[in-house]
Amino acid sequence: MFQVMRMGAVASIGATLALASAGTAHAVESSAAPAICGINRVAVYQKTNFRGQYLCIAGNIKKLADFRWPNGAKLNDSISSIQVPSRCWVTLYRYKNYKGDKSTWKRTGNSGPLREDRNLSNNKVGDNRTSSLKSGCTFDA
Ligand SMILES: [Ca+2]
Repeated sequence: MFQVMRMGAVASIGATLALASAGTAHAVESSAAPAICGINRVAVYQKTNFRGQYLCIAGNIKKLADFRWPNGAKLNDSISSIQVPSRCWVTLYRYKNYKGDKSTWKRTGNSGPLREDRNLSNNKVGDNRTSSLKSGCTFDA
């Protein structure tokens, strides 16, 4: 089971940046990127540094080759950075059907910055190599 959705990005980016700049003089260097997909979706990006096309994902996708970025570009072997909100996790796999080298990011607790990785090239799964993924979030009832 999976969902791939694109959410209203502009409003949430503006709101988060306003909060960051009011909070600390070092907001630009130290703060996490905004939670573009909200509190219960993992964001995957086409380019490093959270740029290019993005998708908000909940659940598993066993074959990314069956999907595309919103602009129609191929999604398979095309993920370069990710963001994981609080209490969520994601595992990226090199091959379809959850096989091959993998990397996992997990954020426990409900405070603090996003768990994020702006460049997958130094991770086991690698840059532009993801072909399947699993993700989830856990929340108190
Ligand atoms: Ca990395």
